[in-house]
Amino acid sequence: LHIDSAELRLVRLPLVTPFTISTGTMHDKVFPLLTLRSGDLEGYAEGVMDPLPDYLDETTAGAMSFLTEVLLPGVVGKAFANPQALHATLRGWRGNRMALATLEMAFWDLWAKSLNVPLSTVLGGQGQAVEVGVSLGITPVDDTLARVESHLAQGYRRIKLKVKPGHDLDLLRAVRAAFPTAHLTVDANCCYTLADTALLQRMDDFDLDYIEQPLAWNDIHDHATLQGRIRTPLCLDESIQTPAHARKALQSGACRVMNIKVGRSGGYTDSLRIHDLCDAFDVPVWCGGMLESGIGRAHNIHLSTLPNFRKPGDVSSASRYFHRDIIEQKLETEGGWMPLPETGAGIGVTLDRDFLSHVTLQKHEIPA
Ligand code: OSB
Ligand code: MG
Repeated sequence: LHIDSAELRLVRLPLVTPFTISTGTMHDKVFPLLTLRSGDLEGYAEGVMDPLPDYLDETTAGAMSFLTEVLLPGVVGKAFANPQALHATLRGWRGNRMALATLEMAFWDLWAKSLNVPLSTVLGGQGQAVEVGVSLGITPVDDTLARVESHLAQGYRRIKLKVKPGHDLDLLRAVRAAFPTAHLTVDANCCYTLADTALLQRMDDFDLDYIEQPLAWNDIHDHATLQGRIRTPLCLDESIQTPAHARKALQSGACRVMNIKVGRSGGYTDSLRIHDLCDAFDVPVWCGGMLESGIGRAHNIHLSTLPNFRKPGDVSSASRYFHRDIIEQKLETEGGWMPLPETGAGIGVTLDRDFLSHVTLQKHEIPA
């Protein structure tokens, strides 16, 4: 499959409401949007890095530069038999897993379209809808209680509460008292250390499905120590950027659940390996989200059809985040399920080009 040309945009979408996690507050979503072209076909993907290195160490500016100056000139004008062939040419680069994923994911979409099958099919997935949970940002406890209630009423299968020091045990006490049987989880986004072990042990009282990424983004070892000291399963997010990270976490018992974000993990080839490694260790996975637009959200839905995605993913309705999306289709949950986009090949969604032109901050063409 020959890559004729590429277009890389930088896009900004305002968020419906600010989203606060332990590391800060997001007011809008800024992301690279990549189009790869082959004949009449186009493959799409978005990058999940943030403007500042506050989730992982990649930045939007760094990724835009690496993509426009190095990665895209290196593939435009060349042919790759399949995504594995492209992946093999990217293996030498250190880090930059989100930038690499952007390119690799757009090629998978293009490749599935060239075969005229849905992306979920070439990935090996099954089914027409995936189970969905919701991630609730940090707000005052009363407001959070109201949002838990309304999202349970909408059918979301799991409620994830963002926590930070000083906004953790009291929040859990209030939410668990009001919703005794709900599937609850917390996501700390790395805000604790092993010095907080006593506090984290008290979370065992709230019957959480798991605690997501309590400790440092680059410290699998400390998570293994913590998992040995608490009953609640740990789930790693930030720490899993490669299949080797997944293997080490599984071998050392650093988690009993794993969150896979294809945009964080170098793309599908490596996400499939992480998925299979977890399966071999009987560790369930679920699909994480990064407040993606419809392009990244559609990718996440296809990934979530793989068999070891045994827990509800963060693929909630796009309308929770954006008044208007950059795709023509609506990605909305129905009773706790997100249906696969229906339009056929690849990710199955199409760009709303008129709106896209209004939210584009930069546009780069990479000709052959
Ligand atoms: O840790 O999963 C995370 C959003 C931004 C950065 C990190 C995370 C999140 C979420 C949102 O939890 C999930 C979603 O897209 O709904
Ligand atoms: Mg997380």
